[in-house]
Amino acid sequence: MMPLHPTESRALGAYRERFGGEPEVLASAPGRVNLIGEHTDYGGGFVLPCAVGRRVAVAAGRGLPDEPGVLFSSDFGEARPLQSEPGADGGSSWADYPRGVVWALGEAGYEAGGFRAAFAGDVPLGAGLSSSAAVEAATVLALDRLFRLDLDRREAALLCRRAENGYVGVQSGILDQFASLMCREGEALFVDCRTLEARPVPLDLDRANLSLLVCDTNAPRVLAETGYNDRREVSERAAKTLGLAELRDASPGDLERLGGEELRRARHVVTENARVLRAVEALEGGDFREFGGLMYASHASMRDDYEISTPSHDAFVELAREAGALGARLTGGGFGGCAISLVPSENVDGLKQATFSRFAKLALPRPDFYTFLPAAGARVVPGQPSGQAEANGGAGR
Ligand code: GAF
Repeated sequence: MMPLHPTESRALGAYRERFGGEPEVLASAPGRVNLIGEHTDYGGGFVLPCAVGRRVAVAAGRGLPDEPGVLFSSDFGEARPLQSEPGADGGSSWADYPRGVVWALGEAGYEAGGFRAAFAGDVPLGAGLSSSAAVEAATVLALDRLFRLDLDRREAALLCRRAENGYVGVQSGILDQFASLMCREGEALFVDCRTLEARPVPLDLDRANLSLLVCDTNAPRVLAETGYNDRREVSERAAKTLGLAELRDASPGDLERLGGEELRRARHVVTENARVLRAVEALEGGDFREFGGLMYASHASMRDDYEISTPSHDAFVELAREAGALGARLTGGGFGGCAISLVPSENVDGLKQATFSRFAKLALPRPDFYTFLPAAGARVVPGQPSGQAEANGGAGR
């Protein structure tokens, strides 16, 4: 059997302990960082994420006939019923994500029966590394295998987004779920969020002696949901003002027809889409310096035009520049969460130390750091009783 990720081992152990038997399927899915292309997905634009080495795993089996479904989290040490209304656990709950996937499958006409599932994860929660998309992606793969639904990965990603939008109630785009399901080890993934066409982009950081340093700012994410929805609304309104279905189709010249907030939001989206295209070219040509410059420009655009960065993000980006990073920027939805930097490996420790001391001086929350290499996307673990697929081979195809 191939080596298990620590979260897969824990999910397996938790299933055995909780339900007293072997699961029929073991699946897992990663968190992600978005390298560039922020708040472009819901306007049909471009994104460039890669998966990270932190995952959420689920071990699942069909259980006994007529037994109500059970969801167990080994991280929280709690069991939740599968059948429940959103928010029934009192506020938002991890269990709403797998429930949402079951709901979305039902809405799309797929029949998933009752099941028992044990979850284990190590994606930092609430950091903007897409722990919720990882739960959804692992769940949809497990259910695909368990109930032989024969989903392809794009369909699976769309179902996960439907779970998030229609059940959990967050109006996110397709970026996170798509990245979790489709990314591959050692590569970034260029995604056209309108057509869902995607192609791998080389990201051999080791060879370039570069590290992807992720700074979880631990800035409070108080405005995360309302701020996100507001940005989405204004950018959709800007598209409407221009007579376009999606901002993806706006040209720089179109911006002259906008003013105020609509102009600022649309300018970010239009320039960000262009930056993603240039970033892909840069990486394909092995030009990390050009790529890094685009990251800095992306951050400035998010800070000044989209207005989603915090003092912690801005301080980290400036410190990264001082430490010789090729690029740095906020990643994810903003209003808190993580920033990333592409930094020569020998400068990583210096940048961390400089950040700790500057943040302390500025009375900003103490950050956490991770270094990631582009990791594998979601998988059903081969060798489990019903898991014959390889990584990225299928939710079916
Ligand atoms: C969040 C959302 F979930 C994504 O869909 C995307 O819009 C991102 O913010 C910003 O790029 O992660």
